[in-house]
Amino acid sequence: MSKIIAPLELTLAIIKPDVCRNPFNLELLRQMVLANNFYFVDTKVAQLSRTEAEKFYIEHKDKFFFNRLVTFMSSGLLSAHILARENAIKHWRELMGPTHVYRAQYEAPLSLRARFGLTDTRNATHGSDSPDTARREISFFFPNFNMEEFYKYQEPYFRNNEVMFDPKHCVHKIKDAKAQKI
Ligand code: 3AN
Repeated sequence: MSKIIAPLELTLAIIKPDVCRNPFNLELLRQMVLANNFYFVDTKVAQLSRTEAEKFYIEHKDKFFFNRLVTFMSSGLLSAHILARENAIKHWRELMGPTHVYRAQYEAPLSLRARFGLTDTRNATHGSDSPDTARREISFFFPNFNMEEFYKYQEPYFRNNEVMFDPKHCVHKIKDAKAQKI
């Protein structure tokens, strides 16, 4: 009897400007994402305007660090990714480690934030914290991405690992060329 595998979950991951400033660290971090069995469904390297950063982090608008956060997040290029894996949201947040870098270094020394983070604001990575947030954040960075169509036409190829990684664009592509065009 063949094993039934649950559908893959999607999450939005951001590699923040502190990491993107150093191409070697960006590459190293992306390799760690691959080594942890995530698929890169889509990738976009972009710089947010201040207004866009404020919109993305609107839930934190009353926090003392809001100004610092949006200034930093609009300060340079970032690398945004739709990641897929089973329980992607939970696994990605585990791989990132705690929000506070000092705590990450203490409690999760192998996590991304422990290894790449600089301060509580410049903490290397972002990850959605729930399926609803993932849906909102994915459409923020990838407005043309259609989640329903992904699950209908592409997710089975990802689930069965019928994809290959394209390092130039940092995306996994479906091996079956016909399916790619759907
Ligand atoms: P997480 O990113 O771990 O889900 P949130 O949602 O509480 O954490 O915070 C969003 C972002 O705000 C963090 N990734 C970090 O960049 C920044 N941040 C959070 N707490 C602080 C803090 N105490 N001081 C400075 N920046 C912070």
